[in-house]
Amino acid sequence: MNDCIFCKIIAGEIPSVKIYEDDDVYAFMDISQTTPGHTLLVPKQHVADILAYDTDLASKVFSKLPMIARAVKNSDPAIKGLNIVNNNGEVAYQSVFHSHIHIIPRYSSADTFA
Ligand code: DGP
Repeated sequence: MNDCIFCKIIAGEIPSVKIYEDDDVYAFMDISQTTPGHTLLVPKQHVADILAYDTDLASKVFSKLPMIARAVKNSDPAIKGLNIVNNNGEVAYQSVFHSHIHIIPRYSSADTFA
């Protein structure tokens, strides 16, 4: 996908702060940090949203989610919990149409939620 910003990040054409990479997924810091450590997990395969996943892709992506979530959580003892968020479609506030899962650290229940 030539015009996809996340495909360009995966290809290294746009810089990112990489958290994890394997043959199937790429995880990196969200440019717009809802809280410090806000991470995105994306499949390397370009798919617009979760509705386009088949079972194989779902397994590739979601099997990595607990490991990456644990790494984010363990990166700072001040992180007390995480929100895992996935937006599908413009009306659901999806703005980048390469499927991605937000991993958002929570430091206190007083954190503002964006
Ligand atoms: P969503 O609204 O769910 O589609 O989230 C898209 C996220 O992608 C948003 O939190 C900001 C992030 N984002 C957009 N462009 C870039 C970029 O160039 N680099 C990084 N690291 N994140 C980006």
